[in-house]
Amino acid sequence: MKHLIAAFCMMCGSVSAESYSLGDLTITDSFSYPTNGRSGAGYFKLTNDGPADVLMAVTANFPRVMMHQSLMQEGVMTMKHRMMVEVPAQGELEFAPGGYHVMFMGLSDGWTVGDEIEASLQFKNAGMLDIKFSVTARP
Ligand SMILES: [Cu+2]
Repeated sequence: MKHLIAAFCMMCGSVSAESYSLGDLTITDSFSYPTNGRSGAGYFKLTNDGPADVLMAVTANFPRVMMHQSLMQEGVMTMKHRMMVEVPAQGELEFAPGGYHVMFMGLSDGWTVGDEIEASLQFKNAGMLDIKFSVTARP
C-alpha cells in the first residue's frame, strides 16, 4: 500500500518522494516553485518524534538565506524575518505557502521544474541536516 501511494505521488509531481531524517526529526515534501526572479522560497514538512528543538538557521549557496513568516496584518500580507522557529515536542512544523518559508535571495539563475535546491537546516539540539528542495510546478 505504501508503494502504491509513493508511485501515485511521483506521477502527480507535486510532492517530493524524498525524506530526510536526523534523530527524531523527519523532513518530507521539501519543495520550491519555479522562479525567474532574484529570489525563491522553500517549503517542507517536519515531523518530530522526540523532545522540542529549535530550527536556528538555514544555509545554502546563495548570497542570503533567511527564515520568513508570511502574516496577514490589517488586511495586508507581510513577511517577517524569523531568527529561529520552534519545533514542538512530538509534533509537526510546516513551512508552507502563506506561512513559514525559507527565503533564498540573490539568485543568479532562475529555477525550473526538476531543479533541486540544496540547503542545510541547523537545529539547536539535533544538529545539521542536509536536504534538497525539489522545484515543482505551481498547482
Ligand atoms: Cu519571504
